[in-house]
Amino acid sequence: MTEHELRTCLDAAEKSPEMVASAVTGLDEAALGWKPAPDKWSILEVLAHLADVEIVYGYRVRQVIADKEPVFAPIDQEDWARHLHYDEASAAESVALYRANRLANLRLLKRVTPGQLDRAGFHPELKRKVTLAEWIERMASHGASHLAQIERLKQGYGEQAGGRKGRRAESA
Ligand code: NI
Repeated sequence: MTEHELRTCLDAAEKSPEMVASAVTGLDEAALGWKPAPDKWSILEVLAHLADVEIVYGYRVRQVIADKEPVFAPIDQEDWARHLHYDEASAAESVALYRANRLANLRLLKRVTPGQLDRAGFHPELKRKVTLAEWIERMASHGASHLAQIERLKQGYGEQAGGRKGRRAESA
């Protein structure tokens, strides 16, 4: 990872919380809680996931920067969503936590030197080492991929709400 790539990743990571916040501004409970299928996440669950994964990233980058031979604890994101009650989370709180933890993590990452980017920890699920540079790349893209998911969910909710209204009009 070059200095320029590092800067680009950190910039993308910094913009994400505001983009997510503005994507969900004004959505009511029905829109936030709508799921395209029982086994798919709602926007509310995506927001809680973003908030929680930022805690995970925060711990993992701290391990890589500071620990001698770090090993990352695996997580199952579906188990976290279910057992940690993502469907009952507060959207506003999730967005605020995502923003606060992301900015705190970036404060640390902005002080990273090029020599630290190759520091790594063992990832038991991937069965290989993952470097600090890779975690920074993941942080840069994670929010964007879930933002696209949020936009798809908004569109899906809008289409089914419109379809319902259409059907009511027909039967009237
Ligand atoms: Ni994710």
